[in-house]
Amino acid sequence: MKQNKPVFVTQPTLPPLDEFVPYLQQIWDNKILTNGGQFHQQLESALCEYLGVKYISLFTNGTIALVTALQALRVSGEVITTPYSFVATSHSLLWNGIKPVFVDIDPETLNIDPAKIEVAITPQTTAIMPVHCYGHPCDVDRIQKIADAYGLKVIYDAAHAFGVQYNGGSVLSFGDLSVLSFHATKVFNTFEGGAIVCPDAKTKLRIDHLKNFGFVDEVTVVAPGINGKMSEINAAFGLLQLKSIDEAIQKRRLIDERYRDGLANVKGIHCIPSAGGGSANYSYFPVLVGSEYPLSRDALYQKLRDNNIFARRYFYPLISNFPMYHSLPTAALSNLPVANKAANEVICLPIYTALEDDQVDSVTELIAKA
Ligand code: T4K
Repeated sequence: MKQNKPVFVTQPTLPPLDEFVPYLQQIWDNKILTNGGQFHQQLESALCEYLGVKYISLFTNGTIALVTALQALRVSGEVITTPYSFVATSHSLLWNGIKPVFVDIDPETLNIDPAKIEVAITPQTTAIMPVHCYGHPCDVDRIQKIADAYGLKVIYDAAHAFGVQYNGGSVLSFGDLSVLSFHATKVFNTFEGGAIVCPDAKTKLRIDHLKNFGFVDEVTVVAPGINGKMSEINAAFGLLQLKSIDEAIQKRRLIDERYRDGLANVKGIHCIPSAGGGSANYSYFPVLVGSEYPLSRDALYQKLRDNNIFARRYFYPLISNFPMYHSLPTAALSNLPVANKAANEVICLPIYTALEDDQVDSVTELIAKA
């Protein structure tokens, strides 16, 4: 059945407009538009409480937050990371003059494979930057053991991992820092936005200085910081969003379940298992299109598009295959067979709160009838 309305891979959850008006009124009354105003402070506190983390520093977007996280810990030299992510992960290294060292991923979780990290460590390695891809937690315990053994920092790109739990606590509490994205396409969004989660007040202070040009007070600049501050409009929208976040995640869980039921018997379609135990956020619904499926991944992608269903191939092309990374020794296909295979097989199906059951069914029917 061809969809009348286009169905995108995601769509932001928008609260009723009239509920946002009082926030705007306050901004207009106060005339404080940015630079750590009242909504900025309220959102930081509200997020610490909701996420169950100690300290958070809001940012204008996740990419600037990643760049700043590396600076906050004075990371340099080489950083071990995954090629299977959005380009911002590796770009944040290049922006800091750091050499990315790509390590292959686990075929089941599509997260960095901890078994392959140690051989990639050199005297220049200072940190590991894994990604909780699609919001599925990395093997944080194993990664920490390696980091401790070699004296490395761990910065998680947790852009997809808003609200995700691991062993009863926030997954964002692992490693030295975790970086979130609040982009419009994310589970929790502030139009554009991001944050760094950190474990102590001293680190938060350094991060807060770095996101404000390095200013400590009116006349003191301690580092070549950037402008990474979140505005009051974005922070206010975040506060409003937070009120309905549990319902939003619950709605996504039902869509996730419906896809899994609908696709369970389709030969050649493999649904990536999500973190169990009610701890996932269902931010994406990735499937791998294997050789037993009658169509290639790209033919299925096109078939969906022809039917007004705009699924996306996150994460294809692989970061290591982009021109600015391609010549790195660790970008070689022989070093990254699992990641290359996943990038060539993956499709993320639409998942968002306004998606209706019959739209989910028409996606699964189209896939099943190929
Ligand atoms: N690390 C990871 C692992 C990430 O995935 C990301 C971002 C980052 C770091 C960096 O965080 P930020 O600096 O972005 O905060 C999108 C997003 O722009 C990007 O935030 C996200 N990851 C990435 C996975 O996806 P595009 O270029 O694919 O987005 P776009 O504009 O094609 O949007 C996808 C679909 O979403 C559209 O077809 C329609 C829908 N959409 C999009 C927007 C922007 C809407 O319905 N409304 C909207 O406002 O990158």
